[in-house]
Amino acid sequence: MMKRWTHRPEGSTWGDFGEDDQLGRLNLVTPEQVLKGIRCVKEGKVFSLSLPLDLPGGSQLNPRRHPPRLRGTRLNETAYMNFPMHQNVDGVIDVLSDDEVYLSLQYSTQWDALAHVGAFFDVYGDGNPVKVYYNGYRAGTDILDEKGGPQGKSPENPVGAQKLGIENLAVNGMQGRAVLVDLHRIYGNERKVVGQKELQQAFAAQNVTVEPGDMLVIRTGFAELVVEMDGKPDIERLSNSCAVLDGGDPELQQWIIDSNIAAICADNYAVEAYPAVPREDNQSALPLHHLCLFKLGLPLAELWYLKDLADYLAAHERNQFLLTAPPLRLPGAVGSPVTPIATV
Ligand code: UVW
Repeated sequence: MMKRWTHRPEGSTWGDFGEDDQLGRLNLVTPEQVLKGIRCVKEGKVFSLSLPLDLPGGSQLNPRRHPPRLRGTRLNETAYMNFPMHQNVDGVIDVLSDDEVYLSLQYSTQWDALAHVGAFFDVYGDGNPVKVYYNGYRAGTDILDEKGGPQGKSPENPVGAQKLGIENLAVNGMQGRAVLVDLHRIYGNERKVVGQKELQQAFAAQNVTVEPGDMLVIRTGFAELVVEMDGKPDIERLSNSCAVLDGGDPELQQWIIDSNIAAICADNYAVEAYPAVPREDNQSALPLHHLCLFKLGLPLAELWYLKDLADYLAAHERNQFLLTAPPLRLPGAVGSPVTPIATV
């Protein structure tokens, strides 16, 4: 069989974890790394890092994504909400509610799967860029779109990631040591584009040490503003508030490559400034997504709610904790809601 690629993107990990690897940097979350996370548990106190999944509210933050719509499951046009079971079984007293949801998978607190962002890349060095994702998996063959036909995960699901889907993260478990840096404690709600210099300053000010295999968690305060807005997001204000990473900063990119972190989880929209800070040589609209998802196989997470955890960690002069954050095991999905749990 023909190899998916003979040329890999500069600075990428393609092939480093195996020709057919679908986990990327998550390979660095070894059993020892999970034990390191468990050793961070001192009190057994638990924090949920999820927003209510109907926030931010509306579709202004991303017009393609919509809040969840719940309804009762249907049988012959009957909605099974408060359904009296005696209609089906004589004499019984039970009342049944059973629902379904229409959900944009990346609407609220979420993980991006590695199939979320790919790029046109010249995988054979023959001058013909093709649409590929991490480790050279192909659009159209491995990641199916609406034109993909009925060969998807099931006849009901012709669209989707046959490779690099979110189920890979679910099976992995997404559990290990995480390290929180609190940019909100430094910048408050000020809009601040944070590059490598500012990130390292924050690490130094907060005694943050990041080791290979750690998941880096970044609080900016954005999700707290979302909560304050109570389902009616003021996009103008959100776009001009809180810290955000300068995803195209070459020094920040080099640090992400060298540090061997396994994931980046933030409480904001997109982790990085979007639109990106303009740079002459920048070929990507989402340079951090390009580096992390496409080149390194490093999952990104967005819109996590970090206030309570961050306050606790600051009060206890700590920044490490056990993170447990499996997404839905939904075959073929390229993103997923998640209810991340921090244990301290
Ligand atoms: C953007 O759409 C900008 O980011 P994401 O898809 O990761 O939320």
